[in-house]
Amino acid sequence: MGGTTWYPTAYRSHTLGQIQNIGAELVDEEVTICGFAEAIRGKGKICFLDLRDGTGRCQIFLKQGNVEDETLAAVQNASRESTIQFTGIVAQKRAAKVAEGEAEPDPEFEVVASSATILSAAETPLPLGVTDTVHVELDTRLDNRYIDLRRKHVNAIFNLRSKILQYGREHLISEGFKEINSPKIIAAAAEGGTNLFPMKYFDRDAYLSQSPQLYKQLAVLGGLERVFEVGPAFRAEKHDTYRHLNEFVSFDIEMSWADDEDVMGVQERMIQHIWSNVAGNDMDLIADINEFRSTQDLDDIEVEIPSIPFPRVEYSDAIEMIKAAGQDIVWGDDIEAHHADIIAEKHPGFHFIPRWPMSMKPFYIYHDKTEIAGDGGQLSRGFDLNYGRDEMTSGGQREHRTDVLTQNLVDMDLEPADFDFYIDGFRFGAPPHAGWGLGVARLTMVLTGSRNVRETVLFPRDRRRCTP
Ligand code: AMO
Repeated sequence: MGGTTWYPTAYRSHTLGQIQNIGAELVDEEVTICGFAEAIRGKGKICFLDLRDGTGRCQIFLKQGNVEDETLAAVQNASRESTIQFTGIVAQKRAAKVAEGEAEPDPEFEVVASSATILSAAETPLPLGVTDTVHVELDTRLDNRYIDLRRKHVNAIFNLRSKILQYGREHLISEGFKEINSPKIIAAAAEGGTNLFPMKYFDRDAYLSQSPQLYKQLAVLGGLERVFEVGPAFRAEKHDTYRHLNEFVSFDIEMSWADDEDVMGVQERMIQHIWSNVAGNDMDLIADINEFRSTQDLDDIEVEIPSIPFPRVEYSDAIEMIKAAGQDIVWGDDIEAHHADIIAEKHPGFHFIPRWPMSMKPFYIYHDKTEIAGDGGQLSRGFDLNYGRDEMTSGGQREHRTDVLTQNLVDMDLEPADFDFYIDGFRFGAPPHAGWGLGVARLTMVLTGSRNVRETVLFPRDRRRCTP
């Protein structure tokens, strides 16, 4: 919670996290707190209730005489997950006896209630248990995401996702990047025309944006020097895999006066910054995930700060590695997931795959006509970043020469006139530039040890799912 100021609100004077962390300062003080009733124990004259809010947990103690009889009965009969507001006095919990020679545990605090209000009673039964460790199908969890998110380890995943964005932004700003927002209603495809979601835009056709690509480039052509954007990207792909969605959040940069190697440097420094900050500040969230993993017989996840530079395995070398492992592949083919497994055996962590064939990269990637490889095929300045078998990022130096850019469009069977709004941006002086787009959900998968991208997206959108 370092650095956060929790101002009192209309409903509470303190958070439960504050009572946990600075309870010693609050002993004998009256507080008003709110939360979800996680567990309720005790009949007759007393009741113990485990209350949870988004910052922590606290035990509430109710006793006949301290609270009205009706209130005591109402709380005792409340259903799990009902939201309740309590007013009471903070007290140090009586410590459990420790065996001789054992260290005294840290003191814990509770609230001895003098009044309670049930804010909203939860219906029963709950669609899934909040503290249960029994396996629940992902579809059931996603159908009831608002309950699923109340589970400690799921909540931790989304807190960590927020940290990735926070530390990532923080790092880019420290390198002089400015945050931009590009339009999501667009008229021309940046990433190929086959996977566009069409929409009606008044009396003309438009699409949902697949990537901020063309607009982040126009921003640096406009002299913004270094820009980044965190925003949604839409792809009408018919994939049904653990790592593809039809809407995802892309973390993009674009940088003037730079080549592919320069932006790979930005990428690896940013990832190292994220990992070292999580290791320094957020291991409590990792512990929440590991606590759950241990109930599922899964190994603990660790936060190993990656050293930089990340290994670089040029595309041509990658093809040789895949061939050497007995696979049928030729220069110019895509590196599919089962090929990536072969590279991942040698490079299980982050590694770049630079220098792809131009024929496999989009028109905006720099076309290095002097660099010939394979069967006379021409190289590009495009790269991918993988973690093990999974692609996290793709990027590259961009084509800033208007004539080559126009030729690339023609070579890729695209209509240059559709891209006039973009190509015109290059006609009046264009800085050489480079950039990348990182899939936020995929990076969150790596950090949180998740096996499906849907685990790291609040309300995933795939072919079968458009609700909740
Ligand atoms: P690309 O299409 O490779 O590149 O996308 C960049 C990154 O976004 C993530 N990603 C996805 N995540 C979930 N579901 C999907 N369907 C999906 N598609 C892509 C991946 C991928 O590496 N304009 C370029 C980037 C650039 O050159 O700056 C682009 O969009 O992690």
